Amino acid sequence: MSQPNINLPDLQKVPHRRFNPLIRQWVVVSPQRTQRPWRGKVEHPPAVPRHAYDPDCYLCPGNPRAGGARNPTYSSTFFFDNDYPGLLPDPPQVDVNESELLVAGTERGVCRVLCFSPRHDLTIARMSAAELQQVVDAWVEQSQSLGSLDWVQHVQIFENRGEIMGASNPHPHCQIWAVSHLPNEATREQTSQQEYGDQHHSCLLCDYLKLEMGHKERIVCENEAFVVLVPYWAVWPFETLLVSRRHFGGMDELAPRERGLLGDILKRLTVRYDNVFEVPFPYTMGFHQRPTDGQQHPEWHLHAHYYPPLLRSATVQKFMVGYEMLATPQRDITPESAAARLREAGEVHYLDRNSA
Ligand code: H2U
Ligand code: ZN
Repeated sequence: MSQPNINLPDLQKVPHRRFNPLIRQWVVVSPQRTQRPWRGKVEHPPAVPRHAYDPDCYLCPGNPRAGGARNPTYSSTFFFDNDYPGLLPDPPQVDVNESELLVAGTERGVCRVLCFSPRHDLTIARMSAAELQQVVDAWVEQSQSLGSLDWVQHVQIFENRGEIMGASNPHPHCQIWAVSHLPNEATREQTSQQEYGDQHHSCLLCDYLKLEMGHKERIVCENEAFVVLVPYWAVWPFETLLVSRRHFGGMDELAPRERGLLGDILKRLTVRYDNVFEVPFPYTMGFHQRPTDGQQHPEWHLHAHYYPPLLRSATVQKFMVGYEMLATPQRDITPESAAARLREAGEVHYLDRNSA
């Protein structure tokens, strides 16, 4: 058995690199850089929508969408096929291979938009347990129905939140893409989980979670079914990983009680995010679940990644440029100090503090 060789006090001061075993890449950690002066781009904090209904919003109930369709007057969750889909279910066949250098092929896909709530002014952080359960139920249903199409290999659920992540609208919503080939990130995670399982006869994320529960310093919050932590190898300053305690691979395997607990942990985490800078915290998040290619995939462990782009205040955005684009991603504040900030942020939303 290998000896633990981490030296935490040093890792908080000394530049070093850390390994991400899920996608097999390194990240450079430079804690000594947090003192440097900042003269970069300053973002304006996003405004919080004040009205439950916005007549100009293309996701609000009863409103016309840009593509010409009109939304029903829905009262819980509501999904529709994206009016401007990135992929089509039945595109013309493509098959290009010139010297294995010019290679192109067909990609089929169904792209959907799922509204979390009829309320324009809500976010996951401010939804009730019952409302969140409806969102989780919709994710399960979408994963099942799209995943069961014979040509669909993978269902990706993701949420872009905030203008700086390119989200087109503050109305709470996510996107769901079901595609005919395993996407890049899922392929990388697939290979790592498979090979780790073959070598260790256990699950990569089960083993990782066990280690983190022992160390504690990167844990952000937890409930009976899920744990959120800043991964040892986090690239984005406040990146987190949400992992199920139980080993299972997909949304469709969530036990009824775990559906409620998934809503609960999402809320706890997003409240903490909003509280860090007292702004609606922007992020891209998404679930990684097993492929839907008809195989069992016992190596897969359901998890979600949160990638928020903010650096050290609500108005300073982190860009992946320079060395990070050309060489290796790099971070300044350590994962341990980011986890401490998120723990300190608390679970009463800053907008609810006066009424609490
Ligand atoms: P974001 O998750 O990045 O905000 O994107 C929302 C999606 O909504 C986007 O893919 C779609 C856009 O194509 N959309 C519609 O399908 N209909 C509309 O009327 C406007 C936006
Ligand atoms: Zn709206």
